[in-house]
Amino acid sequence: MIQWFPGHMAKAIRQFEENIHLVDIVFELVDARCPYSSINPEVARISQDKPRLMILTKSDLANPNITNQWLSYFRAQGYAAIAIDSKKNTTGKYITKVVKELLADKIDEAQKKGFDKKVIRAICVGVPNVGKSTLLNQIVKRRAAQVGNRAGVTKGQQWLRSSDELELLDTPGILWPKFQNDEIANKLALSGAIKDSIYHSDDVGLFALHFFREFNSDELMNRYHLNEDDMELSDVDLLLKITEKLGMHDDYERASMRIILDARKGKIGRFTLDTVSDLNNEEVE
Ligand SMILES: Nc1nc2c(ncn2[C@@H]2O[C@H](COP(=O)(O)OP(=O)(O)OP(=O)(O)O)[C@@H](O)[C@H]2O)c(=O)[nH]1
Ligand SMILES: [Mg+2]
Repeated sequence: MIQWFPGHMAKAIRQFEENIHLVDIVFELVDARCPYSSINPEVARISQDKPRLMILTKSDLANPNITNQWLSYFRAQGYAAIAIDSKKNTTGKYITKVVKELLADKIDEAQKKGFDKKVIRAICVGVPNVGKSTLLNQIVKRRAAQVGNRAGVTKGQQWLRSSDELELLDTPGILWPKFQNDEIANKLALSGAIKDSIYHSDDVGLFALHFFREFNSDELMNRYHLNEDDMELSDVDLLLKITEKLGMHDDYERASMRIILDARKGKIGRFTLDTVSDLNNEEVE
């Protein structure tokens, strides 16, 4: 079981609780590659009855059909839900439009009361590395918040202002204190939500291989020059084979890290680790 709950995360949860009354809407970011595993149950509790917008990030890296299934699932649960690719320059405008639609009544009300412009305040929350700061930079159209391709870049809260009457609060990523199970932890680690130094790369690498050989076998074979016979090997032997092919001798931990990084960059194809049908099966049990 992976455990990682640095002090700044406990503080982030406290600050979220303190600031919730200041905002009009909560942006709840989840990773489109594992939307279920990256939902933090604390967000619903703390948000209470504030409007929430569920944003599936990194949809460019996820399986598009499964992303659509997740959007339908969340909408059926009563969420406003959208999928985004923050690498696209149009994403900021899109979010602004969606938010104004969602809060149209509130904006009208403010105008009736004589305020000519209603400033909309939003707080952006989600697991580490899900793309909070990148999205906010897209909305404000400048690099106001620090971003980085590793978990735990944003350490404190920061208000950002867009020209479009939006005030946005960037927050550090939060994970709940103990991940429910190893599968969720593996999915979060593979997608990059957990700092790389605190999990065993071979556990996550084997988890990734097990997934890719079933769902992205052509991409896996191409990436590591594997043949059909290799694909008959056990997960462990397949990892050893890839280690050898990469010229890493018997350093299977290093090879595992390579597989993890390749997966995150989309080099083993687009993928989604959580499916709506897994969830439905779980509920039936
Ligand atoms: N492909 C892709 N990459 C993205 C997207 N959004 C963010 N990223 C990348 O994901 C990494 C993390 O982005 P950040 O915005 O720093 O994530 P964060 O949620 O603020 O992370 P913390 O501050 O560590 O909690 C960066 O390398 C971004 O370029 C997206 O929609 N698609
Ligand atoms: Mg950040």
